[in-house]
Amino acid sequence: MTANGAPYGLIEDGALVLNGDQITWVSARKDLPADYRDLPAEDLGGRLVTPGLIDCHTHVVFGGNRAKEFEMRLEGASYEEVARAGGGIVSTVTATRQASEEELLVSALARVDALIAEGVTALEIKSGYGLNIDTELSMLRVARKISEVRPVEVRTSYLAAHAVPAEYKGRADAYLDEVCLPGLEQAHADRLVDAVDGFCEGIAFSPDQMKQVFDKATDLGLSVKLHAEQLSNLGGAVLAASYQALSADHLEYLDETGVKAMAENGTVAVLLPGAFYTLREKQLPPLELLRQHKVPVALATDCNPGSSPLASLLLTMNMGCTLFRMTPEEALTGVTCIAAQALGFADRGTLEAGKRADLAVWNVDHPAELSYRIGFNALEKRIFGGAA
Ligand code: DI6
Ligand code: FE
Repeated sequence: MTANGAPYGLIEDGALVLNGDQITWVSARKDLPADYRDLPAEDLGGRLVTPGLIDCHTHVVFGGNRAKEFEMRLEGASYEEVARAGGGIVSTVTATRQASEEELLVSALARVDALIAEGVTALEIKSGYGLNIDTELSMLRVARKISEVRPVEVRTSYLAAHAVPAEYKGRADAYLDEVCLPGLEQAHADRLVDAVDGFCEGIAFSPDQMKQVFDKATDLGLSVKLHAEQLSNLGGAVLAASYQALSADHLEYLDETGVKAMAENGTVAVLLPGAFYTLREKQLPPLELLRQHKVPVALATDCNPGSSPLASLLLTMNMGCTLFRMTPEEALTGVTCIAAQALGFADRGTLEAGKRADLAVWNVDHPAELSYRIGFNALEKRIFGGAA
């Protein structure tokens, strides 16, 4: 898979040359330069090679789980009703505050290992279940730790603007002033933050409140992104785009004004079919409008305990196709080069000379098979920074 213009950028009978953690050459094997012919080589048996997969939106660090709430929703309660009844995000906050960093790490690693087993070589991890400064920092430290104990790259996002915790109920502005904004300064000073995120929604924060968070991020030189238009249209995508956000995510209720703003500002659309599926949402994200306006579309698991307890990027690709009518080619670019763009990576996401040697080798005949199968992992092997 490369950027050669063929469907999927596919090269038949290709060859790759790796040097350390870099790709130094990739093309058809018959064109392999003489200099490279005597290097030690590995025959991959004609298998498909793709870039390592990138999960650009996850909340894999959290305490407890929400199976009870799953039962409530099956009995008819909506996601918003559960949240307003003190369940939802706030109940995960209680469990996360009670967990030690070691416990958070162990439970997160089980989810990260499931992603790695499917060829993921980079993922984004958000805070947002601490909602006090100490626990937000703990979550981010655990996220950073994951890349030390596993061969995977992690990008962190500060998401204290995820929900208003019980102790600030009805006082969202005070929460922002006393916790969210000072916590961001501290997390940034501790080098724990790569980007700043928020949940712009009736049950969370308004566009005006998000603006304050984004202004602080901008002051600190940090990129922003936003959970926008997931349950209603508050104009979050327009707001995020006006800050040149890396991405706006979810987007079921996005309208054309939002799509245009994203197109003009290079903001990636991150679609999250796991949440759409879990919440039995009926409103489809406006895929055709995104295509018309050439907004790049990424796909991610949104792995979280409430709206998307999904730790499979391959199943996410299948859902992107079956639920959202993406093509299998869009699904694959959505978890490789466009996911890389959504995280601000310039050095990975395609197979090209000069990119990092993060590869996934698959037991499939054609790339469409990656999206076509349900609950089947065709990964043969994964290479991270040139090492198997
Ligand atoms: N939207 C989501 O889908 C997740 N966060 C968000 O802002 C849900 C998080 C949860 O329910 O725990
Ligand atoms: Fe999310």
